Amino acid sequence: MYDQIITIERHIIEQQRSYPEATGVFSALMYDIALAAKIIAREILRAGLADILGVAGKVNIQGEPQMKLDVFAHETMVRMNSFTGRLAVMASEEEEEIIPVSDEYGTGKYVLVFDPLDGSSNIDVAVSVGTIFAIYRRLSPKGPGVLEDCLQSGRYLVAAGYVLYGSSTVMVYTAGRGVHGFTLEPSLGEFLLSHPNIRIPTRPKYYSINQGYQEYWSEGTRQFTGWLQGLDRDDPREPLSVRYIGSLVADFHRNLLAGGIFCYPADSRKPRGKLRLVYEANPLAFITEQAGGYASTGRCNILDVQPESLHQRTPLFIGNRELVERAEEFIHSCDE
Ligand code: AHM
Ligand code: MG
Repeated sequence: MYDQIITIERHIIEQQRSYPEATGVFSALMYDIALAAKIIAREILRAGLADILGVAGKVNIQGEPQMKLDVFAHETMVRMNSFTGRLAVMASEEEEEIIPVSDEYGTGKYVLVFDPLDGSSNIDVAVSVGTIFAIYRRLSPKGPGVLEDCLQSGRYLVAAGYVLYGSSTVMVYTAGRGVHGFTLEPSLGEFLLSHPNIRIPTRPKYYSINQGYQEYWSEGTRQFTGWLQGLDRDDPREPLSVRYIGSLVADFHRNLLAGGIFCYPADSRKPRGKLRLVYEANPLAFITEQAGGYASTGRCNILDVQPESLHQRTPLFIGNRELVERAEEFIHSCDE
């Protein structure tokens, strides 16, 4: 029975074997991220207890006062990856500028970008949140990494993944050879392979969009959503169910496993959308493509967009390919 149990470490090592030139640095980096995720997961579980147990007034393991969870998640990712010698530079949604790594142990060839705790406003109401991460190879030749290392288009991603802190803690990643999901076994403290080779189901079930903002949408988004609801008289279809948690990782994960589309369009209040290209859209786009789906700005493939700044926003349509392509068609014909 136990030979059926595949820990994330074993899985990463086995994947590494299929790359004869691999040095093990990438595998170690993935394991560093998994460890950071476990630390963040543990803290999130106790989040609702902070007031009644007085956790907020306590000091943490480093002897510092407890911080807000998104700051804690950010600090954890930075701390777990600063001194490994595996990275050239990092960037986080929680920090304005790039994050240099200590060169005490030398700098490495990889670049790590992440959203440490996406949807953190949901924590107060005990709703799922997530961490999103992506790994590139550095462009700069050596020494401390530079901004340009972090501003690569999604086409150059080496790996991407997310951790969903939900009813269970799940880590999903791709290194360009399929998408694999692991569930945290809390008593062992190990991520165990639970979702090998995830493929987005061909028959979609859900669409996810903040319908409350309808009055700000473009005509293309409006008509596309009507089509998803089966309201297009010229092209009727079975309506999809709507699901919207308002926590990107949770919405994305559900649609990846069940089939469907998640949309955060540009609208009259947010002409560039809300979500971040570098920390949110690109990693999830890479995962989607690896799972047989597609991600678009509504006009072009997310992975082809050259980021111009770290915190750049983008509209996002992501999920089953035929749905996302349909969104592009509506936007193209109605919004030009
Ligand atoms: P955040 O990075 O400030 O946490 O915001 C991102 C979140 C996503 O998780 C979610 O998809 C989106 O914001 C929801 O936004 P809205 O409330 O406008 O629908
Ligand atoms: Mg975010």
